Amino acid sequence: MTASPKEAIAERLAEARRRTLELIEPLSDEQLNRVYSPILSPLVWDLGHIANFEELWLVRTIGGREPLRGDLGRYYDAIENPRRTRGELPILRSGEVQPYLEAVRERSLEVLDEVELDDTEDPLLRDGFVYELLLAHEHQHTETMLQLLQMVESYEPLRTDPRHAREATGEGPEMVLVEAGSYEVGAPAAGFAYDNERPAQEVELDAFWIDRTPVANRDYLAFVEETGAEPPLYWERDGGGGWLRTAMAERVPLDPAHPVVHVSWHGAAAFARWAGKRLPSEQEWEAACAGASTARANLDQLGFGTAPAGAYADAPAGCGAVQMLGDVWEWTASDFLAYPGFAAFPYPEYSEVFFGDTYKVLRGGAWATRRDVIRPSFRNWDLPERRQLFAGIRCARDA
Ligand code: AVJ
Ligand code: FE
Repeated sequence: MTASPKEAIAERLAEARRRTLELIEPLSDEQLNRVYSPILSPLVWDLGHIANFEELWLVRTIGGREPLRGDLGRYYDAIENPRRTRGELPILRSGEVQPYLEAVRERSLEVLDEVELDDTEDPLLRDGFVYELLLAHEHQHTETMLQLLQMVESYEPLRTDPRHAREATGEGPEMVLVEAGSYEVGAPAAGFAYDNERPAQEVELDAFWIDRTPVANRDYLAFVEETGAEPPLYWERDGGGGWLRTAMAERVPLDPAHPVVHVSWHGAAAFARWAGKRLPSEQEWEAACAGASTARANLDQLGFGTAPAGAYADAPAGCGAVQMLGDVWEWTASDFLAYPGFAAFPYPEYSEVFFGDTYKVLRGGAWATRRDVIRPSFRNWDLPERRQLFAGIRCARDA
């Protein structure tokens, strides 16, 4: 028996929720409520925000229902409430937020039962757009939650996925060539994508070289030791000339073979200069990524870490680069700008309010990114000084 489209949506919503709850299952109420960092929300805020976003789109907008909790929604508005303020808000605490998640879900499934998904003129419903948006939103928040979990002492995941590559499988040149030419970048008009990926456009690129693998810890370490540059987040000297990785309060020797992660854009750009290279533009990055597969990549969270630089060599992009999708986000040289012909949809607060020269673009997703979120055209962004993202480096050079 094949599931109807609505049953398939309901199952995917349930799966997204199972993952969200699985990630927080090992935590105490105190850990869920606690503010760990001014640049990250307490986990209870993410949970309430996930529920409130679902209520806004699936229950109120699509279903025309009234909100369950009156005015509560204003505290879950990400634009109105910067992360550093979220610990102080009168939001639902652990124990209160879980019933709210469930009550909203019950109502959004009622609405799902009623809506017309076929033959509709409504762009929110056509091809199930609003449900794809909801899934992507919850998935993206689980990555943000994993950023916070890096700060939680002795966090023990319920379950890990042992299938993730642990070995670098192939040798290869340091850099691979991407030929000059005309490349299509961005998302096609059909199917789910965020507004900032559209419209797709042709770009003319000069030939360039791009690193075959993400930059490894050993290379970033040499740069830090030689220049005195700021180390990545969660690196600490061990007192004997070596370095430790301290995420989730582990104190383990830094693995030189793994991709460097938790670097800022400033660090990435300075490393590239030091290495005699530069960061790729986001258009170059996307052209190099063509042909890469999300199926064979370190994505979807349960590996709980990176694979060594050079792993997944059996699944390269067309140009020969490996690990362009998964493992670590890759900082690009590009500011987060609108593509020519951009139109905000379905709300300007997702992308449009962030356009300008303040934010830098990252590409490719990380081990902590759900598989369904990422595609070669997906654009992430953050401030250039930020290191809490699972962000690393892949350098380029003019050919
Ligand atoms: C695309 C990761 C920058 O976390 O601010 C979540 C994703 N937008 N809820 C963010 C997002 C609304 C967004 N980033
Ligand atoms: Fe959000």
